[in-house]
Amino acid sequence: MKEENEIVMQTICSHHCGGLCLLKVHLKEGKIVRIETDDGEEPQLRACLKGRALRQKVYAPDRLKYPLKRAGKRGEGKFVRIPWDEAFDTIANELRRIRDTYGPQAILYRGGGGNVTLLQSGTPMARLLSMFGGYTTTWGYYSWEGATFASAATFGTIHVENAREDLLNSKFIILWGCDPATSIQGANTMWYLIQAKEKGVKIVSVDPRYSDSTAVLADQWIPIRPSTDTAMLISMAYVILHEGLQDQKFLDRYTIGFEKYRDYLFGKTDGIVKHPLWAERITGVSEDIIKDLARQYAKIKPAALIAGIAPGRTTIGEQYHRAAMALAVITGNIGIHGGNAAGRSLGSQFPFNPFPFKMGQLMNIPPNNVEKNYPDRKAILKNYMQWRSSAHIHISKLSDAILRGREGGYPSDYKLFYVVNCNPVNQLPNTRKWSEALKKLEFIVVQEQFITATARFADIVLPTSTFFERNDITAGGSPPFYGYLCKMFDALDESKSQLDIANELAKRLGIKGFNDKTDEEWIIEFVKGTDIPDYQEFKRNAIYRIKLKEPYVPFKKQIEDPENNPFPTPSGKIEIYSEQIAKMNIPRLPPIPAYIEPPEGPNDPKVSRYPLQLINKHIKRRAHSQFETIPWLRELEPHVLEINPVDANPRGISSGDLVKVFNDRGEIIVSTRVTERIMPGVVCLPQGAWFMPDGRGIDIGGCANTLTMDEHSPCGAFTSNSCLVQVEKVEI
Ligand SMILES: Nc1nc2c(c(=O)[nH]1)N[C@H]1C(S)=C(S)[C@@H](COP(=O)(O)OP(=O)(O)OC[C@H]3O[C@@H](n4cnc5c(=O)[nH]c(N)nc54)[C@H](O)[C@@H]3O)O[C@H]1N2
Ligand SMILES: Nc1nc2c(c(=O)[nH]1)N[C@H]1C(S)=C(S)[C@@H](COP(=O)(O)OP(=O)(O)OC[C@H]3O[C@@H](n4cnc5c(=O)[nH]c(N)nc54)[C@H](O)[C@@H]3O)O[C@H]1N2
Ligand SMILES: [Mo]
Repeated sequence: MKEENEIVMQTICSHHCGGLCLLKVHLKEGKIVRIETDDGEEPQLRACLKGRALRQKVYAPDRLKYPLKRAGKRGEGKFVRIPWDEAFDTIANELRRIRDTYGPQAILYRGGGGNVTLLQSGTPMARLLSMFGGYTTTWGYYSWEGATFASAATFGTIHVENAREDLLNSKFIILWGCDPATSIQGANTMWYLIQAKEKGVKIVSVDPRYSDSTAVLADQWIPIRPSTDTAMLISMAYVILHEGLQDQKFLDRYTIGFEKYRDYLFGKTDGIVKHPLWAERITGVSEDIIKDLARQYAKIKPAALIAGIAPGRTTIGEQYHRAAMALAVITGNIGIHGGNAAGRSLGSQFPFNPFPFKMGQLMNIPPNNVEKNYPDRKAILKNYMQWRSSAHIHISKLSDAILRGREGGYPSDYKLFYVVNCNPVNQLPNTRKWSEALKKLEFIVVQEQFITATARFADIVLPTSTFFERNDITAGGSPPFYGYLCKMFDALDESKSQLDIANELAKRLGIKGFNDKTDEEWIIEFVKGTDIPDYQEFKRNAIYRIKLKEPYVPFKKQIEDPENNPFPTPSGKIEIYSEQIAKMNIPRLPPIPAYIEPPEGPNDPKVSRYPLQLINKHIKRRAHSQFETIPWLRELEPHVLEINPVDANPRGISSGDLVKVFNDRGEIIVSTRVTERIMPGVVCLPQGAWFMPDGRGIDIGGCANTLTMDEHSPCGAFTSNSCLVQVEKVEI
């Protein structure tokens, strides 16, 4: 419904929340007055409450209005307003000074995913810094590096997931560490799951929490100790083989290394039979439940094991994913409708999907000279060559690299940090270390919309526009579509787009040939290279859907005609045993899926001091640290620590009490909810709350990363869900 004097324009919400939804924006005299969403063709891309509350974000009183220069000590958050010219001149001079004094590798750049688009993201600055001589950047997806590595090792590709609508072809669905009702992964994942449930498909949820998805969808909830999922999956494989329920023809025809895995399961390699009783002691899931789930998964076909990515963000994350894939392989649920390879799951956002996108030309990033000067990293798999150079620093080690540089074994000393479109102090582990590290740098620039935990440390903060104030393009995978984010009004106050900022800096740095197009001209160029028939119509609708003949199923060709279609692995088969991994010779990274005691899991000796396992899930009202200060969304749900009565009662904790949550890395104070929706021994604090140290260094904002470790798993997985803590009531 449109009121008088209103116009309605469409766009795609580009926050990094797994969605990419259609917005119908009501504008009156160039101002947003209301936001509605998709009510058209199915499957709709319906915005969540965050998308609909965007008006409060765009016009937020704390949104940055003009460039700022640091006025107090680093991290103190005191700034004064400066003109753009002064900001640009200062940044250009510092970039030049650091490059000429220390070399380009001393410039650290992180262009993140706060805004998930192809043009006005980290791209313009990455191009600029490459043309300026190069820079150091990071490796490792925080979301799913474990899943990515395991998928590439096992199947030779990271595109291993059946399309979402194919869930309707499944007869049995396991949601393993996966809560799409809350942690959105494709706008319509829940829509398909609900339809599957209505059809009578049995759904089981394996999760330490009785999540909203579990409540709505599951016939059975299996609580499991975080970080131990690998043991249960391995034991399910044992049950299936022990009872002869495996798809032996499938194994013989399409896989290598099965015998080695069988030997491991039956204790021939390490003397331990992977019987469900062994797994029960590790996981807390009873022998009977493990056997029952294994039998059902092996017998009901086709079955989709949706191996969520949260259990992969643990200290043995890749083993969980390798073990899940092995289970899907043993039961022959690969390359068929209704099955699922249990690999990198529910990844809907471009470019993390295999759909037939044709790419037009966009501003490209030339090769980075700094990378060329270093040998390859050790953990590089065929067909997965991303972040190949050893010049890259793992995201979890970034603060450590800044602090210790060459002396700490890193490739360089780092002097300047340029941050675009992300909030590393808040979103990367061990915030206390970040606070120390950033004080050491010579110069920090942050391009932001708000004074985040990271922006507080900046020497210069540049105000950035939102996607309503510039033109941009994106693409999503569920269903596959291109999205147009058109400019609806001029950038508010003095904010500028990513492209405009980079253009101005390029001029001052004398970089020739940096850019000759406006944002819209780039999009026109892009659209020319795609199948989109009508540019103006695309711009008006904000969406162009790619039609597929049937739901996408990876590996169909390989299964139907293996002679002519080998898997893209070195052996041409599914690799349960991976020679590539064996050759890497990395400690705690075995060539078959195996259970290894996870650091900061339930059996770590540290439990004597820190007896509770902390997990940090994603939350409805935020996209990571974004939307935290929006009043409508704060009303939606409080930021609390969930704790079971079994753990709360002896500590004298009731719902609503303030507690301190701590370990050697830090301490937070937060409110609690005592609930049986989380299993005993586990507490959950949603990630993304704003780090707010008080005078004593205690984080009263309740940021999960004040507690998490700045380490990664052997292959490079983020470890935020392996974190031991103690909880005590705060007496006031
Ligand atoms: N609303 C909202 N949605 C989002 C995001 C957001 O910020 N807000 N972020 C998006 C992004 S970038 C990402 S990467 C995804 C993340 O998506 P996920 O990783 O799937 O989301 P989480 O909420 O972290 O965790 C999902 C479930 O896993 C459970 N879990 C945690 N640890 C373990 C474990 O060790 N074992 C088992 N079995 N279960 C475990 C949690 O209890 C939770 O119910 O979400 C996307 N969607
Ligand atoms: N403990 C713990 N930590 C986690 C996770 C976890 O589960 N537990 N999850 C991890 C995951 S999966 C992810 S993906 C990361 C996300 O990590 P980040 O990408 O760092 O998270 P955001 O909070 O979205 O930060 C994006 C920032 O970009 C800003 N921004 C938005 N739009 C624009 C724009 O157009 N231009 C510019 N210049 N800035 C913009 C926003 O204001 C925001 O401050 O967090 C990770 N951190
Ligand atoms: Mo993520």
